[in-house]
Amino acid sequence: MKITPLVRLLAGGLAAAATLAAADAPKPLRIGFAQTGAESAWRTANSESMKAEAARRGIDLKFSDGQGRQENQIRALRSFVTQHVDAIVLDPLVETGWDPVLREARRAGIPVIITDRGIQTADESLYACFIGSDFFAEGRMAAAWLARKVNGQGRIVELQGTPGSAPANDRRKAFAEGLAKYPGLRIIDSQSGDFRRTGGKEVMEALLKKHGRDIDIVYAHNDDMALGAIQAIEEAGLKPGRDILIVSIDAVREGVQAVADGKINCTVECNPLFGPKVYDTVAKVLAGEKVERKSYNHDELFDATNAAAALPTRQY
Ligand code: GYE
Repeated sequence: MKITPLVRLLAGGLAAAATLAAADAPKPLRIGFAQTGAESAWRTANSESMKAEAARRGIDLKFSDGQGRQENQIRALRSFVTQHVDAIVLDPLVETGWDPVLREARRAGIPVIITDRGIQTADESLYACFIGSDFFAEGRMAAAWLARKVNGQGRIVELQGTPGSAPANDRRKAFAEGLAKYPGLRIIDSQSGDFRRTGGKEVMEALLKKHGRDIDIVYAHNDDMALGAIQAIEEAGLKPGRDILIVSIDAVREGVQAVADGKINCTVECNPLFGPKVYDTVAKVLAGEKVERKSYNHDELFDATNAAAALPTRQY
């Protein structure tokens, strides 16, 4: 093309317009997200959902992996306050011990949204709202399914999640309550595998040594521990899903696959893909709009009747 004065004028005008647009463009939202760690497939899917959706929306996400330590998460929160982020999203490892740092965020005028796991606080106004799953409902669903399956009879060992975490506390309590009306269904032992596959395997090995063939059922607080327990059961020469029934929670792809393979008998879903919901909510909170105090995701249950059919469309 010949560079005529007209072309030059047009090009110059376009460049100027682009510069103006850049100056006018709203600054990207700066959000600090304090994640618990990377202990399970559920956690990986949750972090991925938060990161991918932030990228899609042009949000400047400051992601901190707490590596399974509350003090790391508290340090991350303090650093978000120092950086004056627009909002903080906290996925609290354990339920207690957050009030002092939440007060620091409030003093700095930074709203905090709690996701995934609930907290216990002396002052409910320290956080804007909660988004996650109803762990009580999950524990109840697991107990009801099991009681029906085994006609209210059996000796159970429980693989607990991280001690002090909301999902471990609530899934334990709700399951025990659900079993209360079945005196023939008893929890004979209960230990923590920290929501990790290696933890589930080690704890199951120890439990098999201790109780031998007295174990009829494993109730695992997540699929990763159930998958670890499956390894231990197979190495002990037993058939998971048949010699020992397995009830679990999360319904991550590998968990649902194990149900389809007959190694896990049932897994209750816990959906980790709530990045979009979290950022919608952050936007509302920052705009001063009213939001639901506690918003729970919808969860289902997978057993031999529906696992295989669900696999092709499973998103995590
Ligand atoms: O079930 C487990 C993860 O907090 C709901 O944490 C989450 C739990 C999930 O490690 O796999």
